[in-house]
Amino acid sequence: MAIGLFKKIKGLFGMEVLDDDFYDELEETLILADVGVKTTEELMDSLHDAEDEKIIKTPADCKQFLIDFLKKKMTPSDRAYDFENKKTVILVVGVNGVGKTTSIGKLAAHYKSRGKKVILAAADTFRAGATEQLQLWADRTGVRIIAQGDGADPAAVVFDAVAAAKASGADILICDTAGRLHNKKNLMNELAKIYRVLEREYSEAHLETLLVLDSTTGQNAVNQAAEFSAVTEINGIILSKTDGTAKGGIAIAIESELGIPVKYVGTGEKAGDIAAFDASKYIDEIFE
Ligand SMILES: Nc1nc2c(ncn2[C@@H]2O[C@H](COP(=O)(O)OP(=O)(O)O)[C@@H](O)[C@H]2O)c(=O)[nH]1
Ligand SMILES: [Mg+2]
Repeated sequence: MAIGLFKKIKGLFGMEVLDDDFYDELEETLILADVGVKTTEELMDSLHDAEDEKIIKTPADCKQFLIDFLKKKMTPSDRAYDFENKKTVILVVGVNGVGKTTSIGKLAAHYKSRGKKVILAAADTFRAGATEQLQLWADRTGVRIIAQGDGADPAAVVFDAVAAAKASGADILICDTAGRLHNKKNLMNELAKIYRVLEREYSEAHLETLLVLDSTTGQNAVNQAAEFSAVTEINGIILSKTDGTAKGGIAIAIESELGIPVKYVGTGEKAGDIAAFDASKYIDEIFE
């Protein structure tokens, strides 16, 4: 991520006095870095309180305060990745173009390299060519794919994929979906139908719904997360395209405004370009 935008923040801590100039510059830097207005305001309020209570006296004191504040906000549950070691169905949702299919390909490689047996379900049957795109990833990563083709019923694809997962003893079944947020009712119906199939046919499997957000879209990504959360429970975020022009603060905005942990970050278009998100390391990198 373009953590560079935060560079200015390091200079601020060298300022002499804790005055309005310092606070104004800090606030502006955080907003420009996509931390989000709400979180930035909360942070500024906490800083003012800490100053009143004489916990911080200089800009230099603010640095550790900020690090602690952000780490507290972003501490993931220590069970955030438990699903990786269970029999799991991962449902990947998100609007068109954010990187769902690509992230699924990368996750397939990621889990496979950890010895997991992975199956893909091409349940984005709405977008022309989506099945072929997932097929390419299946070929590239040497993972089995269940597909019916464009226009098929997504829940029927998931049904077939569950049968295949059960028959072959797969560990992780990853389902692509069509991102039709502009048509909320359709999306809701489609997801509800898929959830019903999973509940009926594969209730022994853990269900993990991951939302893909394009990190380069700034506050739009936060809005998408809010909209998807209104439709279904989101267990985690895949933050894609962090190798692009993304500003580093977007991960903070998502976690603190929505309380949904960022679980993976995409760093490119190749199979190896995905990693679990290390919030603590990410915050250290902003300030180091
Ligand atoms: N640079 C970069 N490009 C990505 C990343 N993830 C996805 N993309 C690209 O974003 C575009 C849309 O991805 P796709 O998986 O088709 O999105 P979907 O419509 O949500 O399934 C493709 O050109 C991908 O190669 C990433 O982490 N980094
Ligand atoms: Mg796709």
